[in-house]
Amino acid sequence: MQSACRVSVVVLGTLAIIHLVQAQDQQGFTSLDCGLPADERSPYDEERTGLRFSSDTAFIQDGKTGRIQANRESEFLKPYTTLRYFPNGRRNCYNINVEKGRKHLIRAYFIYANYDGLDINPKFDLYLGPNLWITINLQGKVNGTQTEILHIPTSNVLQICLVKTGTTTPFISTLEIRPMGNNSYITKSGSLFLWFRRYLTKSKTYIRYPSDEYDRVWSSSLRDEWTLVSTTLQVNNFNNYSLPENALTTAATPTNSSEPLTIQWASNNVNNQYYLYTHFAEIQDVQTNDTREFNITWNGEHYFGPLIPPKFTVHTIYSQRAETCKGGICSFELMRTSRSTLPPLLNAYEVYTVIHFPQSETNENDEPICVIDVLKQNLSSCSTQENPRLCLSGSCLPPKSKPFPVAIVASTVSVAIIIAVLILAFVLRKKKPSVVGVGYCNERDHLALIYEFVPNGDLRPHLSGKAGRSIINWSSRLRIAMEAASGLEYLHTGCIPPMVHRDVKTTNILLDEHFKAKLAHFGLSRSFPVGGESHISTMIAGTPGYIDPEYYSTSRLTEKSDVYSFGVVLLEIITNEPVLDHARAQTHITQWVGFELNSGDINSIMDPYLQGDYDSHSAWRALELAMSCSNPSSTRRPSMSHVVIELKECLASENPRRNTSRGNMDSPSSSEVIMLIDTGMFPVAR
Ligand SMILES: *[C@@H]1O[C@H](CO)[C@@H](O)[C@H](O)[C@H]1NC(C)=O
Ligand SMILES: *[C@@H]1O[C@H](CO)[C@@H](O)[C@H](O)[C@H]1NC(C)=O
Ligand SMILES: *[C@@H]1O[C@H](CO)[C@@H](O)[C@H](O)[C@H]1NC(C)=O
Ligand SMILES: *[C@@H]1O[C@H](CO)[C@@H](O)[C@H](O)[C@H]1NC(C)=O
Ligand SMILES: *[C@@H]1O[C@H](CO)[C@@H](O)[C@H](O)[C@H]1NC(C)=O
Ligand SMILES: *[C@@H]1O[C@H](CO)[C@@H](O)[C@H](O)[C@H]1NC(C)=O
Ligand SMILES: CC(=O)N[C@H]1CO[C@H](CO)[C@@H](O)[C@@H]1O
Repeated sequence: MQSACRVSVVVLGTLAIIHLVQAQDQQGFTSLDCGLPADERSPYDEERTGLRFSSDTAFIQDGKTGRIQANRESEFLKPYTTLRYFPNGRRNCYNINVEKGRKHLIRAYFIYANYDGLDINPKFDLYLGPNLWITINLQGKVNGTQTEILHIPTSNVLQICLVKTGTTTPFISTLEIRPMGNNSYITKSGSLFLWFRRYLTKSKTYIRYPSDEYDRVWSSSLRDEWTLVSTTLQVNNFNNYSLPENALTTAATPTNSSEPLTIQWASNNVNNQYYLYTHFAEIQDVQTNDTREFNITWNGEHYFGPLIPPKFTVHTIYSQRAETCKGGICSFELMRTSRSTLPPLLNAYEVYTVIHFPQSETNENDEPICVIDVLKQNLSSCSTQENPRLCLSGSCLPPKSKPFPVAIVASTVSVAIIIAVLILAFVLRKKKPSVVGVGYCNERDHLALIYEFVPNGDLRPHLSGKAGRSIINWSSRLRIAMEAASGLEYLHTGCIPPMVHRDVKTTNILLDEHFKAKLAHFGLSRSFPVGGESHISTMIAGTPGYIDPEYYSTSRLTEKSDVYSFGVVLLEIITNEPVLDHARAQTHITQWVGFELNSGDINSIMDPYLQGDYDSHSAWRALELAMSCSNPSSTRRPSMSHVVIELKECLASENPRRNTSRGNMDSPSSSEVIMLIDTGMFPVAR
């Protein structure tokens, strides 16, 4: 009797020690109990999970602390009962240190529970640095909501911002950041936005830390048409996903063993790109005369298989690339093969969508890229002399309509060759002016074209009025944009092989004596093989702020990268705002415009120098065009041909107005505003 007692005491003691060790092994975890009152102890170990939560006061200056309605406190773990809310300022940010380059799970909880007694569900935006993460909408979320991403920060400081977008007050309950291993959840580009993470079991309990060393939260799920299988034996969870063992000791099989095991959900956006992670372990004692083998299909197409789940050992099947769903329904099916005697089985699964955070998270002291382009500099120094207009090389076709002045140097040319070309250009200009009659070029690899003298310099000072330059009016701006767009269209469609400019920016748009626009500086341009590939992989080059984020993250260059840069230029032409401004809450111009658009007031977006002298229809249309050009997803950007057509139509609608008197300015309708704003994606509960 005596000894039995001693044994159980020892066992309890051991358990307690294990728990303590785990509670301390939260290396790199940040667990913020937002709004924890100063008079309460911080940090503290949350009782159920052992997670060490601390107050958020060291990470944010502003905001007030609140506590959910008292009668609901018992429904939530302690960290979720207090919150911080932000009645003042549009944008309030947490700054949290992380390990740059390492994958992190980043999660935030929002439990409203009528903390303010107003009983109005708030709606606001959550940003990761300059990038929109998600719109948080508490409507219908009586138990609160949460959002989670797997993301590799590009800076050692992660900025998480709450942005007021309407009349309600942003708030946050907890912020949870966990460093992860590098060899799991790998995407071709972008970060992962969690849709659901489930383990298949009957019980209603969720799994998280300490069972899950990364503190992923696994909710339970079992459909009526499934049968639960479970084991009391240990399941080997040794792979790069470090799954919690207790999420693997249960699994589902279809009750009717001839039926497939199907997981379906509605996709609210046809462009959603999914990554799936499915986790299998054979946990039944399969007899030697039995076989469990199945194929996996994704939207009816073969995805993987045949698969025989390894015995009591986890096997993870993951997407190597993003998958899309047809017709708004995503369907994932496990179907037994003909030789299988047992139905398919699934232990746990995770579904994510790709989320892009295109704007750099880094601050001034930590500039990401700076491309110093000697070739370009040397070419541009030419433009101060009398410039010969000359075509030497390449294999451009004669332009369809008006010749477009082009200066091209392929990126592989050495500086010496360029100098030689320049000299040759001057010689040829003197001797044989007919050669410089523009338009087409023919040569194997790479040489140069040089453009004419442009007395009005580049576009930038004409927007800012700096350096004594005149400020150009709205219709001239539209015309300049249209002419520059035509130049790009010509590069993309008129040249064989097609060219990508790669450095489209306002300072590369030059204005001649009649303010006619010329696209210049082809120092970074690349040609494409005719036919064949849709993209080329290249080193990233361009100018910060104008670089296509998709090209930046994938190194895959297409002509749509120019469309992105052109969109940024068009935004500059419209707003006269700097492309990157670290003093501005929304560092990048696309973010700033996106943010201002929420107010629906075009006057706050348009360049004040224009003094309201523009037709709001053409202004909205140009703005809409600029935003679609600078869409983070290249497939959603228009072609330059489309851009040219749109700008011509803008110009056509603006010109008649200029001949009549001013004053019939209409205010934008709210439907126009809504069209411009990408509503993003919300996790849907099933
Ligand atoms: C993950 O990869 C990044 C970049 O390769 C590296 O800097 C970092 O140290 C890695 N982290 C871990 C935990 O392996
Ligand atoms: C909120 O939580 C309670 C208790 O867990 C549950 O019964 C209820 O269905 C939940 N409501 C919603 C809308 O999820
Ligand atoms: C984890 O991933 C790396 C890289 O893909 C691979 O070399 C390694 O074998 C994996 N480890 C396990 C345990 O699967
Ligand atoms: C099981 O599924 C098969 C194929 O769908 C069907 O023919 C059969 O009637 C089902 N059996 C039961 C008992 O529902
Ligand atoms: C395999 O053998 C077991 C018992 O020996 C039997 O119950 C089961 O039906 C057999 N399965 C098949 C597919 O023959
Ligand atoms: C399973 O997949 C394999 C490989 O693609 C294929 O040969 C086989 O026909 C499939 N079996 C079933 C039942 O779909
Ligand atoms: C080779 C050469 O002449 N390079 C010149 C290119 O232009 C830069 C700046 O104008 C000069 O510093 C280089 O010497």
